[in-house]
Amino acid sequence: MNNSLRDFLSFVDTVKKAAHQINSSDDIIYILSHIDADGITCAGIIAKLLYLLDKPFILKFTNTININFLTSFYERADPRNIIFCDLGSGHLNMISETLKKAESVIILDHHVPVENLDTFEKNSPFRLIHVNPRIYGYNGGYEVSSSSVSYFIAHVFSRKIGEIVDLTKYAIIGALGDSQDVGDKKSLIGLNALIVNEAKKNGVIEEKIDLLILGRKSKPLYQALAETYSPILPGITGSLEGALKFIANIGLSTGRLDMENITLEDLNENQKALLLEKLVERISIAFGDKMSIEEIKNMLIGYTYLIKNEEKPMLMDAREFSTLLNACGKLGQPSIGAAMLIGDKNMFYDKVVTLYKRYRYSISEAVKRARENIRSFGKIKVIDGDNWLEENLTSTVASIMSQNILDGDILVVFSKEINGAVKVSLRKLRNSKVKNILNLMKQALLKLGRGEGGGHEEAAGAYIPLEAKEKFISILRDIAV
Ligand SMILES: [Mn+2]
Repeated sequence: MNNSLRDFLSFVDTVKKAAHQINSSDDIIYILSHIDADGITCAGIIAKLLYLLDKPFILKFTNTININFLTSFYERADPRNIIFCDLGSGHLNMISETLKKAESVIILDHHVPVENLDTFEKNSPFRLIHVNPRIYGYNGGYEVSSSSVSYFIAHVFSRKIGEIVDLTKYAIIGALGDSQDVGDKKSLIGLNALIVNEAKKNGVIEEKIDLLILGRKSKPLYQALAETYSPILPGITGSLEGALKFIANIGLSTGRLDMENITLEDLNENQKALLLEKLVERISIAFGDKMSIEEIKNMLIGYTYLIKNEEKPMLMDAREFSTLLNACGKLGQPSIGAAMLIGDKNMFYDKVVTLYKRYRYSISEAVKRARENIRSFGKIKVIDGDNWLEENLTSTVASIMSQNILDGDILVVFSKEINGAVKVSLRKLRNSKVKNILNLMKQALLKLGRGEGGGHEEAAGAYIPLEAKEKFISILRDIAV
């Protein structure tokens, strides 16, 4: 079953089985979904599909699956048909133990599945349809997101229902939310690329190589630059004042003094080229000894996925769209994001933008403090958010900072205390020699004898006791590279 060749036809076979199961049910379908942008879009696509098929459904979000959550869900809802979105593959044992009376369970996921899948499928107390491209040889880390998996299901009905092809944009937003844009010039690859092609062919998405600054039409250029963290722009990121000066200095504002009204979208190709050149210059003065001009350019330009026929300024760029959904999840309001995908967009857009602004503010404050608090322990860089870093911001701060620390192997970020424990996020740094950060973290937790967590090759996170922080770092120092 686990062959290393990509077996597209068998994958499509399973997709069709899931589509058939959905189509043949008239009972309420429960959708249980993860809260990040990929989870929200995965659930949004399925919910929209069920709506178009006239099937009743209930949508519920959760950050993680555990036995308590599943048991209480089971007891309260007594569900017959359940679809898991962006979770479930790693918890098949728990799912089959708790949802005993269910008739059908469909899992749409791209995380690493449990071992001995065949046994689960054979002994399952319900009809189990497990749609995970990893089973068919795809790399779930960067070739396909859960939102893409759910689009494949919807696609089965696309000849009958014309509106379905429009859902390709949600699949793309989810894949970008999971940072799967790892192809040449930040393009999507693998099964995600098939969906991009379908979206382009049908005029849903326009793909073009451009500056990767978020907020191309939704905010003034100076603000968009000040809010750019990937990469951090020296003297500009985090400083509206610095961004204004930069634009004035490079001569972009001549003739149009109203900085509030110039957006990235307003610049012509020459002005964009000038902006790129000056940004590269600015970064290379600060980091030129560690990055080539080519590398710096590749951080600033790449494929952008523009959603056509979209007039809401923050929804036009698929990357920006995904940051909105991500903010909803981080602030515990994923259903508001989902409602914008499924229901009346005009009704929910403003609420989503409000959440995004709140989240953005918290992140920029946290990054500011993080930049002042980097400590080095050999190849390990530590940011201890002791009494200032909220648990729900820790992983985002770690991801942002990991792209901007140029020496060392591993970044470790601690949150502030939560009930005697701290959240710890680990990231591989840009030029790291570490291969698999998850394995490294697991080894460290084993040696520590406490704490638990998860993740993948590039990023991992766990909860450890507050008093174990120092010990954790020293263990990491011993076992890393
Ligand atoms: Mn995902």
